[in-house]
Amino acid sequence: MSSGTIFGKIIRREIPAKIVYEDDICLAFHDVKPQAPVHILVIPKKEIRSLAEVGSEDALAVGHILAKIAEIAKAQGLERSGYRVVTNIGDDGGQTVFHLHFHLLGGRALSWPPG
Ligand code: DGP
Repeated sequence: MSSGTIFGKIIRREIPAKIVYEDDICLAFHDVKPQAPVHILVIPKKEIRSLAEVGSEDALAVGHILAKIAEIAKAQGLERSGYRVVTNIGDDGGQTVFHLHFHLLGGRALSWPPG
């Protein structure tokens, strides 16, 4: 089941997105407000608010998503240069859309620590 968030609407094709990968478990699409030359969001189709709500029953899906992120990064030409995978949780984490998502960021050197 997909959520009542904007990402649920993208899963259900109620609003458009530049989709780069999809299977039964996850969907990957370009972030509408990119913070790097490559900024792709990878989300589970299952409604999960954030990583804080991932249960052991979701372990296979989350592992699958992480493996797909690595594949997508390779397809985007980021394998040699490196990249970052981030998931924001709650207010202090900077989460604005409450459907679990992983940011795949690359194409430039990213600073650390984050702001
Ligand atoms: P976060 O702050 O971690 O919850 O990240 C939410 C991201 O979602 C943010 O980088 C902007 C992106 N975003 C918000 N609305 C849309 C949308 O309608 N389409 C797309 N493609 N991305 C969106």
